[in-house]
Amino acid sequence: MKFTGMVLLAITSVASAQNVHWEFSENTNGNNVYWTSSTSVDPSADQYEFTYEITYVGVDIVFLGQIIGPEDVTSQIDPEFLFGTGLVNGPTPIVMMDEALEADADGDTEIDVAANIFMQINGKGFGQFNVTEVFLGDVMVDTGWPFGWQNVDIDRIYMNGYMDITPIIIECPEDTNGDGNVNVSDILAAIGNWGGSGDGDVDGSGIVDVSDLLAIVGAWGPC
Ligand SMILES: [Ca+2]
Ligand SMILES: [Ca+2]
Ligand SMILES: [Ca+2]
Repeated sequence: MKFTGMVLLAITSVASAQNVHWEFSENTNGNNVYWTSSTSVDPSADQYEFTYEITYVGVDIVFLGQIIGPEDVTSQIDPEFLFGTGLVNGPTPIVMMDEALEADADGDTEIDVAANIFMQINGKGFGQFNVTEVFLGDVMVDTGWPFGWQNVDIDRIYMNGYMDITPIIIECPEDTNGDGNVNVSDILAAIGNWGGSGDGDVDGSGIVDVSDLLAIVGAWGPC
């Protein structure tokens, strides 16, 4: 019984718009990367569910004047950096990731690779993946017989990944408890959470205040 009720609640209060899957495959030898998705999502949705993942990181190295690679280094990168997910209030822009990445792959206390990684759904609903302030240094690698360990320059870095975005339209935000009616129980919910965020913040401003109360009164009755 409880399960049925939850399903009904989901159907009456939330309608998901189309979800999108964007894939990117970029590389840089020091230049800035500015990738933009070819499609967009509704920039004015109430909420956005997002997942991003960098599924592959590779590097080219220069050894004896030859470019060798790309070498898959994905497993050497902190998974926390490679994957993220969340549910955030709209409208866009929604910043999913804004990190200064630094890696000391060979553990000699000098940074070998650094870059600023920025991922967002921009104000027009397009996905963006930016890689800026790229630094490619050198790294000790075991080149095998006959040269053994060598200090080599990193020439290029590759990153493949995707973003999954689901814009969510809440059909009747004034119905705080999702029972299909805007009535006194929704007023009480807003008053009970006065000054807070979340329940009762029907206009998504981040705080429950008089404008939310007015919205609830304005939407009085069945959704
Ligand atoms: Ca190093
Ligand atoms: Ca209600
Ligand atoms: Ca509010």
